[in-house]
Amino acid sequence: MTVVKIEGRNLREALERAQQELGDKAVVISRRRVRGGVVLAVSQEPPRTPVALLGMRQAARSLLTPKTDLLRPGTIAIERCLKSRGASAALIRRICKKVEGRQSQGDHPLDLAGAELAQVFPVAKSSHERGTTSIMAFVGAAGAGKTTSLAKLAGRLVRSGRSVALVTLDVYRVGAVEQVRALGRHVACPTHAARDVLQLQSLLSGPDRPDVILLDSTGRPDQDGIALRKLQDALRASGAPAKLCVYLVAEATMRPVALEEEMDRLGDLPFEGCIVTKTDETRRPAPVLEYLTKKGLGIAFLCNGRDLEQDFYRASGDVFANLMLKGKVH
Ligand SMILES: Nc1nc2c(ncn2[C@@H]2O[C@H](COP(=O)(O)OP(=O)(O)OP(=O)(O)O)[C@@H](O)[C@H]2O)c(=O)[nH]1
Ligand SMILES: [Mg+2]
Repeated sequence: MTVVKIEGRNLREALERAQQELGDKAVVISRRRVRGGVVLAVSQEPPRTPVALLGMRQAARSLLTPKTDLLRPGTIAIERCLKSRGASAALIRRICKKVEGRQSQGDHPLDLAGAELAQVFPVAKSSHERGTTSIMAFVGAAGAGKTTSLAKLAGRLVRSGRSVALVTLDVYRVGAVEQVRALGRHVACPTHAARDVLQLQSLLSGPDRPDVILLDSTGRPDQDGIALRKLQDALRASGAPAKLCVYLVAEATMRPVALEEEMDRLGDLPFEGCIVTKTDETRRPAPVLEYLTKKGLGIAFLCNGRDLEQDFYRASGDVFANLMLKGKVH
């Protein structure tokens, strides 16, 4: 005996519909109030045996139990997990809604949440143009990890056969140039110190023009902003075959208000994306990731420690899903 679901704006309307659709002998096995009305589980005829009644009740229960109730356990775990990463209420709602909507397809809630998280955070696209030198300038707060990240990227590019030069504008602070030179040696990348950003132009002329210039800044946002705007203007004026791409280096441990201030002080720059560092130092990376996403900054790389070879990851949906659900990038 089949049990069917009948809906109405109120009980009277639902009963009338049940009678119209199933006839005078129809019996209501179960009913439930829902938002906007009532739903009935109705059988065409009364059950003939107690066993038939049990079967009908079971069918009614599965018909009338809202899907969200069945799915709650999965989303509760996800909600808790995202909260512990510092995710906003809006992000948690978005992920849980998506999981609830698709869980009936049989996928595990964590897989569904991971797939959705992979969509949430944008990945910065590489904008290297053949025949042009990409000047990748890293800016960010003092101690954010600019120099370390540049050395990691330099190593990766050198290993892939690209010609790279590591240039620092941080020439006055004691030990800054030595740090860049030591890191450059470690990753087999030539290094230069530039007192003025315009000295870079000498690297752009001649047959040994590198594919990529990695430009380290001083960690003083106002000055770095001015220097990079000067470089941008000079490149435009000279028509040099080079493109300036600025990347914001943001610690995963940072508060978004501090990042906001940082960006204000840097001013208008050709931002291409950002690097998120020190993901190993926090279990709450969501505020920074969400802030960068809100600002429309794609993430290019993530740094998960101090090791120059190991702790450097190209951003991807999987990396974001791992970070948000497992609290680590891999
Ligand atoms: N745990 C951890 N430490 C990091 C990471 N990246 C950099 N560091 C450390 O953070 C400290 C600062 O790194 P730097 O690369 O010198 O930072 P910076 O932004 O160049 O600093 P300034 O030049 O002073 O503005 C160093 O001790 C690095 O070893 C990371 O991903 N995880
Ligand atoms: Mg530095």
